[in-house]
Amino acid sequence: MIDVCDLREKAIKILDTNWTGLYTQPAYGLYPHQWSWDSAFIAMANAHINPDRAITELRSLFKGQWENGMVPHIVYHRRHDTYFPGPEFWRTDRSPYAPRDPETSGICQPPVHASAVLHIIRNLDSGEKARTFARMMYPRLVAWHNYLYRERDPDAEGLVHIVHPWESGQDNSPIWDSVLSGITVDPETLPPYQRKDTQFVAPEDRPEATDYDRYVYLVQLFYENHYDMKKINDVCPFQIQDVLFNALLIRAEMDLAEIAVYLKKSPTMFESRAKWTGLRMNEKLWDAKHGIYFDFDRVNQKVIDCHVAAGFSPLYAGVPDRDQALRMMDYLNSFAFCPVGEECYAVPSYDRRAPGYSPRKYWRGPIWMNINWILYRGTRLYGFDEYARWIRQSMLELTSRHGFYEYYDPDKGGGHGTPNFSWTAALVLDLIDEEETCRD
Ligand code: 9WN
Repeated sequence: MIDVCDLREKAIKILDTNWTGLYTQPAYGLYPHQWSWDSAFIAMANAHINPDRAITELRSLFKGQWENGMVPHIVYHRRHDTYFPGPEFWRTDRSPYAPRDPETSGICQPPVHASAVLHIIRNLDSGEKARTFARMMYPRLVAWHNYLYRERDPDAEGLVHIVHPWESGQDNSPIWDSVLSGITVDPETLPPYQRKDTQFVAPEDRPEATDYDRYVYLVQLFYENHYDMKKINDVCPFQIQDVLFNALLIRAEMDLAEIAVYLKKSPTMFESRAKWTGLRMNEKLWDAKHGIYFDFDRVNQKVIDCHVAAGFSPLYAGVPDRDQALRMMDYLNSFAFCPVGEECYAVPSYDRRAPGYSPRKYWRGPIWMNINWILYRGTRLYGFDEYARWIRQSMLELTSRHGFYEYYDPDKGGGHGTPNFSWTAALVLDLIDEEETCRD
């Protein structure tokens, strides 16, 4: 039996320890700065227990928002020498849009922020506080989503693209392999750099040196092109219409529409964009044969036939119809992704039968709590209640048995990567507070 209230206390303790006064570190040491989608997930949990902190978290993140609307993937409020790349590496002063204070990275991460803001508004007791917060965030969120549709969808297709694996939040996912392997990098021409991540966690679990060379190569390409997306869209070899990124955008557009209504503004633009992106996703990214959505490589004009758990994320955005959702469940609830009642633990990030599946290697197999939280919400939305209860229960069991790790082994269940990882604690806390009454 899980002591849910004890688990909740432990999750709160982690969020307290990682809180800096301005934002929550994803993890002490390994990830000391403010990360974009981490902050949104963390703010969702703080909405239940400490809404003022949730508001400060998002306000701090949006201090780093660029004038063109982009929300950067890292905001560097302070200097820390435990993480590469630091602020200087990005040379964002070459962009006319980047803020000088705080310093930031030059790329973005999935747009979960409108969803976090709506979550906070719903959880705030005082109507006045909620309205003030909504009024502050609304124009910022509009600018952020407009940036994505303007700069990341140059052919007005309704699907936005990412230009760096870090933008996906799933850094070394096998989705990127085919594209990255086509990028030849001469290490001699790269700016010198030194990784710091492998000082904190097992090097064999982290991305390879060749992955990092390509990450660095792309950053160099961006600053050499002054972060001008028009130029980058012409020259960048990595341009991918990613399923997870677009699914989260659709959900965020629907949530922004609700925020607009709450503020007595028109929701029409957000609603119609959400619908449009959903339609395009069904036309272009749906794979009826397997019952999953695939990413699309814009440069080589190719579907990326890679079976990752994020391929089921359109459930969270209400994109598939009933028949598609049933097809997806046949695949999701099978050996490949750990079916209900089998000897495995929650949904792995990659099909367990796929070549290169690894239960330990970062985004190439391990269980991540944010993906499971997204699939929990998605399957619940479609009324797959038994399945949704199973994911929820697995998330609680894994964390109560092993602690709040960055990711977990789907076959053996142990925790890996960094311990005391904030979004793991946050999303488990969100699940608990949505249902249980542990409050003192
Ligand atoms: C690069 C902070 C971030 C998460 C990403 C996760 C990892 C960074 C890294 O950590 O990425 O952004 O250095 O590995 O992949 O999803 O936001 O927790």
